Amino acid sequence: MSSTNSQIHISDLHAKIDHLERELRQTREFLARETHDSAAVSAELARTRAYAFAGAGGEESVAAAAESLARYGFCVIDNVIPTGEVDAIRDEIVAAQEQIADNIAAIRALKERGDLDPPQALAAATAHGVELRPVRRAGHPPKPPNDIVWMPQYAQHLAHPTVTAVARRVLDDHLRIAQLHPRNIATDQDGVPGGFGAPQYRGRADTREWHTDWPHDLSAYGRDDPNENVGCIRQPFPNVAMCLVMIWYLTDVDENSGGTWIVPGSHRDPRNPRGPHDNISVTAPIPGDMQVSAPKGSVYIQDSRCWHASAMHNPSGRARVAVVNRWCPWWLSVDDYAPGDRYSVNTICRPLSHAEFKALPADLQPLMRHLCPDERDTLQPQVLARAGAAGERNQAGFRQLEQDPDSLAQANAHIRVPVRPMD
Ligand SMILES: O=C(O)CCC(=O)C(=O)O
Ligand SMILES: [Fe+2]
Repeated sequence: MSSTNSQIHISDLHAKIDHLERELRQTREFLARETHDSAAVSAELARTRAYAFAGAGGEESVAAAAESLARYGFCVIDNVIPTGEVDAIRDEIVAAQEQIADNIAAIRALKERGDLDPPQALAAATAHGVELRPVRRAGHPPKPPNDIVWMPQYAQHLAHPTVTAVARRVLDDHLRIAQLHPRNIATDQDGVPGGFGAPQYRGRADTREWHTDWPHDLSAYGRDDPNENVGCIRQPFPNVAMCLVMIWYLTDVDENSGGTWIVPGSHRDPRNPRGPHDNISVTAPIPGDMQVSAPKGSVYIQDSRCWHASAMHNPSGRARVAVVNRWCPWWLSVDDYAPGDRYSVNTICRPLSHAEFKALPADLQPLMRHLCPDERDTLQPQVLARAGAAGERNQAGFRQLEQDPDSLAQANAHIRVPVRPMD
């Protein structure tokens, strides 16, 4: 009896602590907002990791992660890849990066010799042992295969149920992975400091490379070149999450080892680091910026509108290994533009042969089916079910018109549509 009592007592105390901690966090955030102290909000967020949720946390993690995405513009799902498998996948990604680079170098060499001019490009590539695939869109040149073909172990985890549930909740039921590639951050080597990007810019903790991501990448990969411009939403961005950027960390990350830089809340700011009229330097720190920390095997998920940057310093003594993917709903125009053939740059919707598509894990196939020209890419059951229900509702109205037209005058009398004040 007394042990049951003390158990109840202890669980009450835990609940009270949870409640007080939440209240403390909310009060600190409120205070920071009232005093416009975004640096305090971010410092608190970085310290508590209130943006992180358990990979095995089921529906609770999904709801909390979606809330974090709406509020801060990002979240982390911890330990999505089981710890015991992460190092083997890290090695796979390091090897994949080399294979991808070698293949692209071979494609470039063939192209320079004129061997990839249409219509013989695919035959010439095959004859030279180079990997090149036809794309779905007629008239667009072939591309290197999707990077996933070099990552079979990683592919087993990409459609993780918590990760896909977060994406479905935020974007829509039918999802497409539109880009996927390694994004590693160098370690110190031969006197060159570690960090992301060109060696001459690396090494300082007080430099950044701020940007937002496609379809909110203002310079649209190709700037004013019609063959390379992938499109960008006009500023100020509408308040809609259109793309989730996922960064799968295969090494531990923090402020000394390649944690992604982020400005919490920036997904709702009308300005942009690359905005021609916004007076922001893309290479300077921004008050309130912070770096994500996460154990290896975790996934950082970010609204593409968030201001963020790869770390240009990495004093940890080891490379950061990661894979980036960009997920979007079925309704986004993911592969209509940039018909150019600069193979090294065009990471958009790299295609899959039918055999490569069929070899993907069953839960990943729906997310990548649009990449395989041999597959008919129909809408997925949840989207069809919605349309089925709407169609039924429509028919019901016309049945009412046929069967009881006099009832229509008052049938919608309970509906009131307010004209809402502007935001
Ligand atoms: O490397 C990182 O942490 C950020 C990657 C990134 O910004 C991107 O791939 O769009
Ligand atoms: Fe980015």
